[in-house]
Amino acid sequence: MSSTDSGRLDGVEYWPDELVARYVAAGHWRDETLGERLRSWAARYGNATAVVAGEQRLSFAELDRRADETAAGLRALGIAPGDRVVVHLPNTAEFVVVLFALLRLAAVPVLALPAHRRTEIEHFAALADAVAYVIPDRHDGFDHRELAAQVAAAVPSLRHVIVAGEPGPFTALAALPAGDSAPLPTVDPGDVAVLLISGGTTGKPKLIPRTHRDYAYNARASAEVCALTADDVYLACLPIAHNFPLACPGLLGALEVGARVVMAPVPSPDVAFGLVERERVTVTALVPPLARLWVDAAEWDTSDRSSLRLLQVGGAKLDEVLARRVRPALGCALQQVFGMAEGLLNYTRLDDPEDLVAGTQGRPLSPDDELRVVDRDGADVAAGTVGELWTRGPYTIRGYYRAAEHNAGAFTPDGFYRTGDLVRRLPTGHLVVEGRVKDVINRGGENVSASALEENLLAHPAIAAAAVVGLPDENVGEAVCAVVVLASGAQAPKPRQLRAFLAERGLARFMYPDRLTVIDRLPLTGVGKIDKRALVQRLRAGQA
Ligand code: OOB
Repeated sequence: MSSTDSGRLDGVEYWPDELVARYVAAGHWRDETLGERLRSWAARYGNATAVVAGEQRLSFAELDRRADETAAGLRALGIAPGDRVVVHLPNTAEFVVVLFALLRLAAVPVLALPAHRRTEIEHFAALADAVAYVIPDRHDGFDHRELAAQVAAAVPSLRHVIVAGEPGPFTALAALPAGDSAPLPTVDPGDVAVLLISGGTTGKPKLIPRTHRDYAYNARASAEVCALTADDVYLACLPIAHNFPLACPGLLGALEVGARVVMAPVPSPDVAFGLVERERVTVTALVPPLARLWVDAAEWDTSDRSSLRLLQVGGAKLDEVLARRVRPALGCALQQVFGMAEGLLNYTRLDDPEDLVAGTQGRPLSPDDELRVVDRDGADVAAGTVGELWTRGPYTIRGYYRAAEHNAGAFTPDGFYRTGDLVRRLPTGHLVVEGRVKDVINRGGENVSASALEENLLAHPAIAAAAVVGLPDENVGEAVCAVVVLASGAQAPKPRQLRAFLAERGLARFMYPDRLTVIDRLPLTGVGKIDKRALVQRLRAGQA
């Protein structure tokens, strides 16, 4: 048994009582669970369309009913309150049904990204002692049943593999036992609702426990900041298991206000633009590399995108030049989102002046988000100076799941999460992200900020994408390696020309790359951010 009698999971740091009282009193935390939210949406929005996926269209009422049926079926299989279940589904209607079924059962979904493979899935399943694993039959040319067989053999706690589609040797989601109509368990709003995956590109991914009331607040307040209404149509382009399209405001925020969610099977403009036109999409969310593809494609694509009103971009720093191209190219407003699965969300506001929208990563969502910008010793830096961002608040976790040792370093004794992000805070409260603490390359004693060099490289007309990493070097300790993707038809700048270009931009000599590698495409993480860890591995193996 790993869940306690009260429904509280072991290995979770909950908020202290005085903060619980404060967040409840402020109205952020309500007496609501995500499973019950679907009940009230169904009562309120009934036959309106909630989810569109391929040819499937589910109304709020149908979604509510299917969540109940699936919950009963999963319970009949033996899945009980507090059990962890790894959900590894792409952007489909089944994802939504399974998510709400588990939430209603008080079982805890571990939300893996479609791109995750054996190493990650085994790690999540073993760490969480998962009892079940939910997969598609095939996705993106990959047979998930083969992966599931390997995972099931390696993780003794796994009792069930449940397949959306052809089940092979496993249980079909469409053929769960009928179950009974016994009442569903009572769920406490302070219990863990989902385990998200941390986005960090160093070390093994962590599991992030988000409770019903903090996650409901996250989605509701985000929907408000985006002024979402029942007239909106949200396109889920990014993998729906990721916090951004799931709850910022994403799926949960859209459903909260009665808006419709359209699932994109892939985020590329050739598919997504068709969905925008067909479904009259009004809002979507992208990571910067995808935003660049969309903006470029909009130059020649003739589909009707006039319904789009808001493009959210986040997950990594958005280049200011690209930010300023969004409205002219796509005809919609831009919103920058600097968020993290651990909690804190910063948004540029819909009525912010153009310069803040293009040049900052937004300001905190909640009046009760507490932010500190600190130096290496944990002392607050002077206003406007770059430092590490620490945060605490009504939807920021107090610790990773089952990670006491790691938590001791990742959180302060008074509960601030050390984000590892370097930021500068403007008088308006808006943050400018200046890189990661660990993304500073020590070149012969000089600190080279990878993101600062990347920004300057991107300003070069021949360079479409850039990533700067440090590699061990006998002479300077860590050499500065710039890996770039050329703009279409462009020639790689000669090292001498590039140095002259950087000098012209006023960059210090020690910031010049020691090595410039041209590559066809940069490796990406499961959600589509540049994957520096994979890049370093490739460079070290001499493959890039
Ligand atoms: C989002 O969440 P994660 O957990 O995948 O990654 C969080 C990290 C942040 O700590 C930061 O290093 C980076 O991704 N990041 C940004 C950024 N947004 C996230 N860095 C610069 N500029 C931005 N706008 O990535 C995430 C979660 C919810 C909403 C949006 C993004």
